[in-house]
Amino acid sequence: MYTPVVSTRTTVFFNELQLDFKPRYEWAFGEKITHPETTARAEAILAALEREHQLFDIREPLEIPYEALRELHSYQLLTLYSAAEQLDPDRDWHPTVFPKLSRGQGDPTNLHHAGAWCFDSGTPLNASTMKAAGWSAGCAREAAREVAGGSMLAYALSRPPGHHAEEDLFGGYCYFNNSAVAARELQGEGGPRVVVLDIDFHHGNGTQSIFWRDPEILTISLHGDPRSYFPFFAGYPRETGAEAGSGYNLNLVLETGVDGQGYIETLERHALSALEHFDPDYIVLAMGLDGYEKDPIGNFALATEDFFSIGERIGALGRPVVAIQEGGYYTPHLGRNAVAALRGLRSGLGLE
Ligand code: OKP
Ligand code: ZN
Repeated sequence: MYTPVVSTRTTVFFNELQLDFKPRYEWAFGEKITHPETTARAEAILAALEREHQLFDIREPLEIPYEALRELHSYQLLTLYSAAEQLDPDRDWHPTVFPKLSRGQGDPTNLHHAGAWCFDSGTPLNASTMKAAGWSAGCAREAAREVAGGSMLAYALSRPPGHHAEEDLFGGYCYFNNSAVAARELQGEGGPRVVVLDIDFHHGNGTQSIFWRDPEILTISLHGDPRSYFPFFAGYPRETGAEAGSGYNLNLVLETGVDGQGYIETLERHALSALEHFDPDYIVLAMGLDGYEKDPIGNFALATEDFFSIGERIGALGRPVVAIQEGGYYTPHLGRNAVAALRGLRSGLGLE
């Protein structure tokens, strides 16, 4: 006899103000290119989720309190973003001098010093950065609260992304580390143990650095080889954490062009086995979709169905999942890829 399954809708967090931030261009390997991290990305995902409204319930997050951002990020970094709010609305500010030796010792109210808190040439500041990145982090915080409250799955349509942002550094299109915000929120006063599993094509250097010494948050990132791909200076397997957090950071490098089968093999054999051994109370999934075969920045060969399978295997671990949107730059298929990953998670978790 056929038993109909009562479908639980998945809560999605998004705020329209995230669309006010429109970086115009970046310097990519010496070339000025139109910025890949567009508002169209979020709009494409939103449209695809709206088409599946029987499965997804889209809500606005509460505004993230300043203190929640300060738990992870430095006062100077926040001050710098506030300074950028005074820019002319049609102006993007690109840091031009990166003073390694005086890092953190510049004046964060002087935008000419912005390079002291920035590590690449692709991440401009403008008058909307603070608000949009703040709402993006707010989505992550709300999704975490939803899951801490008993839901098995929630999704933050975070944009701009977050996993490259460190405590006092922005870069890689990232300003606040949304996935770290979610992990910290779940962790609360200590107790719950969290795995941040990062499936974005790029290494999650920001998340790695934030939890570098933390044994209660295991960070796992699967990514393209950092010798050839951003962020170049981090993501190597020898980076395993320090002090009490030693052994609680896992970097898995995949070969260029890896397909779904190869990806899932590494995911299961190395990432998910380490995850299960750690036995977390929650999973934060840094859900980058730039491993897609048509992605203009990533170089894996994942198909839409692979995102379903990846989600399904993660969901099948039976732990509550906070999914945070990270990268994914092939806008025409971004919506369907996000839906595939989320439906995979739902299926694995037995929600549909
Ligand atoms: C952000 B996320 C290619 C140059 C590389 C930085 C890539 C940042 C990716 N245009 N620029 O998706 O991990
Ligand atoms: Zn990426």
